[in-house]
Order: sequence, then C-alpha cells, then structure tokens
Amino acid sequence: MGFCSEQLQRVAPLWQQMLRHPFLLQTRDGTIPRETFATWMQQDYLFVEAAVPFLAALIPKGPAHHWEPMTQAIGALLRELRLFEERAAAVGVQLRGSRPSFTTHAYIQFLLATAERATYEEAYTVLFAAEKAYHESWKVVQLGLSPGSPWQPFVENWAGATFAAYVTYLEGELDALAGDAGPDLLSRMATAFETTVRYEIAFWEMATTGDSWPGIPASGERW
Ligand code: MP5
Repeated sequence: MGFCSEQLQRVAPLWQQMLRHPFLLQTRDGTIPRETFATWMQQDYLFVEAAVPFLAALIPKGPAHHWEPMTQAIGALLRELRLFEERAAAVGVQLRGSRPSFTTHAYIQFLLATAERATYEEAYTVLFAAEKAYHESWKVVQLGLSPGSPWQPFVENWAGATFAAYVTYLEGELDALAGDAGPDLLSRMATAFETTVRYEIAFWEMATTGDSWPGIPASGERW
C-alpha cells in the first residue's frame, strides 16, 4: 500500500468527520445560510491567495520534473481566484478587505511555515492532503446540490474531472517521494498529513460558526 492510502486509512475517523461536516451537508441540501456561505467565500479567498506563494516556495525545493506541473497548479489557483470574484459579484458578497479568521490565519501560517522551514516531502504532503480533502468534500456537495445552485461552479472546480486528475497525479508523486524517505521523514510526513486534515475540519467549522477571533465578539471587529 502506498503512503497516501496508508495515511487515509490511518486518519479515516477524522476524514469521515470532515466529510460529514454540517457545512458540506447543508450546502449540498441547499439549506446553508447565505451569511455562512459568504464567510466561507471570504475566508477561502484569503486561503487560495496564500496558496500561491506556498506553491511558488516549493518550486526551487522540488525536483525539476515537478516544476511544470507546479507552475500549472499556480495558474489554476489564479483562475480559482477569478472564480471567487465572479461568484461573489454574482451573489453580492464583498470579497476584498476581509480580516482572516483565527483559523484561516493559523492555517495560512502553517502552510507558509511548512513551505519555508520543513522538507519538500512534508510540504508536498500538506499540498496533497489539502487538495484531496477539498476534492472529496466537494464530491459530497455534488451528490445532492441542485443544478441551478449558485454554488455549482465551486462543485465543478473541485469535484470535476480536471481536479480529480490533478489529485491522482499528486498522490502518485507523493507515494514516490515517500518511497525514498527514511523512517524519521516518513513520520514527519504523517504528522503533516494529519495536521492538514485537522485544519480542514477546523476551516469548515470556522465557516459555520463565524470568523470572529476567540475572546473578541464579532462587534469588536469594527475597531
Ligand atoms: C483548498 C482550499 C483547496 N481552497 N481551501 C482549503 C481550506 N483547503 C483546501 O486548495 P486549492 O488551492 O483551492 O486547490
């Protein structure tokens, strides 16, 4: 069994918790409050913006045969930002100028710190875990979302065939990197995998419960 399958099996209870998150089920069923979805859009826009320097920082650390796919992945992120902007304009959500929530801030710091300070293998693990998580999460939404929903373009983006192929490619490459890794590195990669899944759950939770910081009521955010 490859590294990715092993990790998915190891964290299966957490993974299932992620896929059963009320945010996904309510989006699928069309019962998600508008403000909740707007919070997710504003916060995920910040996340995707940060994913650009995350990927860019990985290029010089990785093998040459990863450079072109990584560059293409950055192009896909830039197109994704345009998708957010187009959807936000279509439904009247203000995207720009949002403050990152505590969870978004922490997740972004984790991404960037991993890219800068950890090994390429650990950072690639974070990349795969986050992309696989989004692919499977939006597949859950895809199962029941009404075809006329304004959120269909997000489903098409992450649950569609192009993204599925990208995730499969990442899995093959990560399994190959793990195949060359010693036990210490493998253990750090496993930790990176699990931490990413925990952040993914925290992100859905934050979108559902609101973007205020612990100890600071939402009204305090005006100052
Ligand atoms: C992704 C995302 C998918 N947009 N947001 C979170 C919180 N996790 C994963 O990554 P990408 O970079 O949009 O493909």
